[in-house]
Amino acid sequence: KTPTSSDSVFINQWGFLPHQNKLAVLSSDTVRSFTVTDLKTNQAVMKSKTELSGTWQEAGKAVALADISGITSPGEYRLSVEGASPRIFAVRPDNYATIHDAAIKAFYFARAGVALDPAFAGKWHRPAGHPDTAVGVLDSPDLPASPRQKGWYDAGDYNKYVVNSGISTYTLLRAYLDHPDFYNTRYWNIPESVNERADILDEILWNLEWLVTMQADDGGVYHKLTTLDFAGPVMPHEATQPRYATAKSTAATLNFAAVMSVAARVFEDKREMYLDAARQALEWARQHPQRFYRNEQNVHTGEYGDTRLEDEFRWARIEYAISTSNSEALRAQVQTLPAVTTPSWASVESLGYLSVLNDASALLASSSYRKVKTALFDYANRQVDIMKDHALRVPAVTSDFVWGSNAVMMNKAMLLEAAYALDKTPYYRDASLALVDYISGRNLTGFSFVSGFGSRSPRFIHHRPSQADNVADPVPGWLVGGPQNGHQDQCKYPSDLPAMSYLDAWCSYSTNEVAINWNAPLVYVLASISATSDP
Ligand code: G3I
Ligand code: 9MR
Repeated sequence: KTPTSSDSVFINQWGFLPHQNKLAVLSSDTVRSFTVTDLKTNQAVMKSKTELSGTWQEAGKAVALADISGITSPGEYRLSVEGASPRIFAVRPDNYATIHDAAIKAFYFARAGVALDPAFAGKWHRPAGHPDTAVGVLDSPDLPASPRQKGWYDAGDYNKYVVNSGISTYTLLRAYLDHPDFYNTRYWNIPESVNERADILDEILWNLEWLVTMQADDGGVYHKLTTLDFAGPVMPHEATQPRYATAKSTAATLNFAAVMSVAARVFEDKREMYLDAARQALEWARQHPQRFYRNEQNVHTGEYGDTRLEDEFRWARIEYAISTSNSEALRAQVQTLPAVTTPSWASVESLGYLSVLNDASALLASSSYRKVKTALFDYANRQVDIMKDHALRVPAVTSDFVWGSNAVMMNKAMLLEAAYALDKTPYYRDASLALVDYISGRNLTGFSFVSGFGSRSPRFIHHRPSQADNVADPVPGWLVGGPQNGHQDQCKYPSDLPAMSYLDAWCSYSTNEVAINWNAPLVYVLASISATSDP
């Protein structure tokens, strides 16, 4: 077959670390020759041939790989594959830290109840919206409306959902707990950057201050703070429908208990308050183990409904036991241990395992500790095996392509980073970097999936401020949901295949929205890589 010049080369668009594996992919079933040219000297520094690696079923395409791992000197290069347009790529030590800062800064852009000043938000400055100074309880009109201020907007919408907020907050707390040195010397220009605390802790506090307001007097936690219907694509201060706290739910209450327990370990001065909140939440959940949340009849916003709560119970109990140094209770939780699964808003027990491994080695007998460690290694080894067999050498499987698939990839990478931290098996880091490569361009859509980063990144994200602000560029640093073929919105997709069904359009909330629980593992992974990779 003659190669056609329209063939594309897909490659990490953010740049590589000097000593990471470097692969470019081509959707092609013929072997091609390729050349890498150093742009500074204009000399060819590598000449080789692509290797056929089979068909990527989820994308329906035959794939060839150009292995350019041999390029290790920092610089800019041109990759010219026979029959395809050339691509520029960079090699940089400390490559991911800038993107990390943008990914965490996205949480500042998501702050509810405050104006974003041009000094911090640049051209994305905006007036304050959603003060939430007096929010009543939907189903209990007799209860007084209370302040439920601050917090992060969940996503492209303006509501605040406890369940999703829980996993996001935990993941950021985890990032800090695992990499305090990195965070104690890093600033990304938020209003609190001038104070003594690490910026990430100030960002987390913004949300915790809201979260504590969602607990009712009886210890239960309202599932969400929401309007009855989603707002249109308007700026926060223009989205003025009334907001309510909805019914309490067991899932929200347990997520809350877990996060408050972890926060008690991090914020010494608030320890007693957070532990108290967690204890009351756990007690409420014990008494109401099956208050599954369903949208009230007149509520049409995100449901975050979950009816399997063993994982939430386990996670909350693990975190509370760690924070109260209760070895006995902790041992009970790890006695019977389900396999490690990729974390998501609906599946959280692996978060508890991360806490056990990183925060509780002193509380457990070594045999119990080892059991948790083995569970994580089993998971990590499985990902490595998947990677080795994959046409793109990425640990991705069909079932990863759900709403928020890019976050599935980042949550996998987070667990791989955690495994790597415990046992420096290079494959774990390779697999996590392969996933970073995937979201930054080593996929077959042509996109880097983080707004503002890469030669081609999403422009029309399902994010109300980006859609409404009259600024051409979207708010930067957001990871979009990513390819999946559920087609839950009304857009016309370029493909029905899971890994190709992605659309950079406002209408595509099922592939092009952004969300705090998707950015959080991106933050974790980029922090972990930046904090621990050799220059
Ligand atoms: O539970 C089923 C499972 O049994 C089945 O095997 C699987 C097959 O696809 O689907 C599972 O349900 C999925 C559910 O998430 C749980 O993962 C649904 O298909 C899927 O449509 C649903 O997507 C959620 C979406 O809201 C719609 O409810 C996303 O996970 C969730 O991230 C997203 O969150 C929204 C909020 O509601 C509102 N704010 C924005 C945010 C991001 O888009
Ligand atoms: O904009 C909403 C987005 O944030 C949600 O994730 C999504 C699914 O719950 O729903 C979006 O809102 C859409 C609504 O569900 C149906 N009408 C069109 C709305 C988007 O413009």
